Amino acid sequence: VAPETEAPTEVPAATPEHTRTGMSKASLKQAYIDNLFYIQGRFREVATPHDLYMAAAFTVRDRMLDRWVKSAQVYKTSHARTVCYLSAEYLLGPHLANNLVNLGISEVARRAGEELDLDFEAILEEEEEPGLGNGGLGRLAACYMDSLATVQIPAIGYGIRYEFGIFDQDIQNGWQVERSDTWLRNGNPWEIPRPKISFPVRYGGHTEHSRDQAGRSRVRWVADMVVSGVAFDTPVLGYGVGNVNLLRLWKAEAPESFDFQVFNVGDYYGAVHAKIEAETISKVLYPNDEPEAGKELRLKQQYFFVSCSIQDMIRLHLNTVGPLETFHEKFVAQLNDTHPAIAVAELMRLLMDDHAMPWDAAWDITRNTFCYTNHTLLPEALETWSVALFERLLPRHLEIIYEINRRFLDTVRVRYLGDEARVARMSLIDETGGRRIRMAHLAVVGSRAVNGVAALHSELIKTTILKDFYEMSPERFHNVTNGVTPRRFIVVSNPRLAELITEFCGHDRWIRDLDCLRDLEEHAEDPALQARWREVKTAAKQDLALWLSQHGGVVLDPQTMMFDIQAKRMHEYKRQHLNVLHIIRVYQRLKQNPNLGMVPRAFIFGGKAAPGYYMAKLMIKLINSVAEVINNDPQVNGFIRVAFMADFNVKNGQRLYPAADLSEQISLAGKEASGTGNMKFSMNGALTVGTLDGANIEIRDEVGAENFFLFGMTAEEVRRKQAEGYRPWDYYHGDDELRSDIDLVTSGLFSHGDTNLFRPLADHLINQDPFMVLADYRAYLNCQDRISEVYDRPAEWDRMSILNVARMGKFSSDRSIRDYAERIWGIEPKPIGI
Ligand code: T68
Repeated sequence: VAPETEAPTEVPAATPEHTRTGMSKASLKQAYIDNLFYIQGRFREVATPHDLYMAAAFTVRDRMLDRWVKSAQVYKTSHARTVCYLSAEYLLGPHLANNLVNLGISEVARRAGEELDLDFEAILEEEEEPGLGNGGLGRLAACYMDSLATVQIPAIGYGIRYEFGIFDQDIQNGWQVERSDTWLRNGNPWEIPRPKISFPVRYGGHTEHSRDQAGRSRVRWVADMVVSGVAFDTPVLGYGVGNVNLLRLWKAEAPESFDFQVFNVGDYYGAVHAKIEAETISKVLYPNDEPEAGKELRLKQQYFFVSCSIQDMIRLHLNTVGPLETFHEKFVAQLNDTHPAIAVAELMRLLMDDHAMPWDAAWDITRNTFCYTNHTLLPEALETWSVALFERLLPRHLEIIYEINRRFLDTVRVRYLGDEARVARMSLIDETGGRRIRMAHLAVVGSRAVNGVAALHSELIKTTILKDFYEMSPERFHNVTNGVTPRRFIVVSNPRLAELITEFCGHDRWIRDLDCLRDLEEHAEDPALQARWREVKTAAKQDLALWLSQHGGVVLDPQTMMFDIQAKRMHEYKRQHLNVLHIIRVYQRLKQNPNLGMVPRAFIFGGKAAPGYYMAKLMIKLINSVAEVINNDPQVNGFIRVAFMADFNVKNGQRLYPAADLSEQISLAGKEASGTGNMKFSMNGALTVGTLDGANIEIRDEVGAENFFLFGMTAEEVRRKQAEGYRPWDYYHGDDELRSDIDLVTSGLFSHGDTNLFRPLADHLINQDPFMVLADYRAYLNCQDRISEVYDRPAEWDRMSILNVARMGKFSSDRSIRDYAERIWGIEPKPIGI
């Protein structure tokens, strides 16, 4: 079946369209057949589902490339100021559907697919998602790449091309079982390898200090290991614009000069070992959503991608603008948490050691290049590295950090005469216990601006972890509230809702300007809209129920049941166990009174636990164990069901958000920096049950307190209670229902008689309860009762749901990026026409 035989009838001779770029249905069909033939070497009859997907991916990628090349040309010739987003994680999710939407050809592609007799949904399903991140932080980076392109800001995302991303989660016998993520197994059509864009990255060895002929001090770093970072580029297209930005991920390889004969005479195994060691650096993503102490490979990864990225930026600058004195005018580099904070020392090193710049000039450039985003207040999540490890791996950087610290602490001493306690608190080196480098302090001292990710979080930064720094230079502290991209999280994942919104908010206007959702407000009471709104929600619930029944076997009734969903990483501070206690309370009430009239509910969970986080894994087991009992108890299972969706990732998230009636955002106030799932749910018409934490506060401010189910202590009340000495034991003994719920957990009912299995969880709650589950329990139950009452009044619920969507404009990541561009980066859009 040679494509030539079909072509003449399909592509009218007069069309100027091209099979490589044309957007018409005929061109898409022709291109698809072409790609299947010339890239996959297949004709339809023998093509596998994967071949069919690859042909679709290449067809779409071809249509991005002219825009990409044009963007690169314009950015280059106009010397456009450019944002470099430095992030160890990008949780991208599948590309195909998203790129179709951003190209504006979803519909025509679907019709082309139909005419070719292709199963469009099956092709989309075939894509393996690049899971190069753990959770919120990595997904934020992906949303920001989408928005940077959409608001037309020249940008490069730099990161690591992990061969194995976040593990796949299986549930076996109720427990999480991890499987390695082999996303590259069948090839990745979205990336273009750039073997000639590669940089050496060195580790270990020692430094040699000398003076040059002019008497200036020079330093030579004699390393003992070198690896090569090779660029893999993925185009990131904006929505409805010509701008395509670059996501450049680095893969570690043995250097080209790697030579068995010269370096390893006779030591064949030694030589191969060195190669393996090099490749190990980008092998696997660390699956913890907080740093794991002392992992040398993790520090190697951080330095690896940072060094490649800064070397690349210097190369680009020298190739276009010229003198390095203006580096910070060409580039601004945003540090996504402290993972890339070593960039501060690396830029100093390159400017001084490789480009002979004096300290003061280099520092001025460095300080004006970097900005730092903090994502956590949890003390255990603040990254530090032992000085000993640094000395072994990055001896030159340690010297530079010491010198930055010496100079910085001098300014502290001058400012706060005699306050040595403050000096110790602010030092880049923590001298209490083993000496450790405080990466957050390095990031702050080396940056022009520091920001938190939600209003409350940014305030708490100033009064807790970075208080001393805030007092010294308050003008450098900012807030940029997180956002999420409405392209992926409404248009791609919830097409029915997108279509309905479009009727009221103008064709695709709202997709680029989410504030346009406000046009829905005036129709919130309209019974006709409410009815259609409900249809859309029910259809999404049907899709999810079908999928869950096919994957795991739980049967949920989308018609009668409220879908109550908590989907996020498993963490004690996020309090999935508070949710479980509520389920157990409802279960007990139903057992005591089988005729209890209640709103039927499906409690749905999703989330991965860090493989070494025992409590989090036990929470998964508990959820599945409670599910087993409840789902099999005919006395209650007409009213409540519990489902744990295995392998919560971007793809599966896109199935959950549209189907939620209720979004659980129940972290202890002051612990969740922002949250972004809260935004995704609300944008899809879920109402939120939430604490005054992170961005929940701003969501509530936007949608109106009357359209948000608030419960629990404030961050201030939490602080006070903890200062007074929190005693969970008192709550346990003071509340019969609470005690009975916790006791049921350890009764053996959920563990086939084993009274020990969940004992660690229960004991921890009763005795420590660091996240104050017991203190918020009663308020949570009361709030849940209110929620059930309102759900029983559909018109009221639908009105609230419509208003939630209508008022979510603020939480588009386009707004976040504009905030960064205007208030932090000082950068203007550079529009590229189509
Ligand atoms: C999250 N952080 C915050 N960290 O918890 C969340 N950390 O509140 C916020 O909305 C989100 O960042 C975006 O700002 C994370 O997701 C990590 O994943 C992580 C990974 C490795 C090391 C430390």
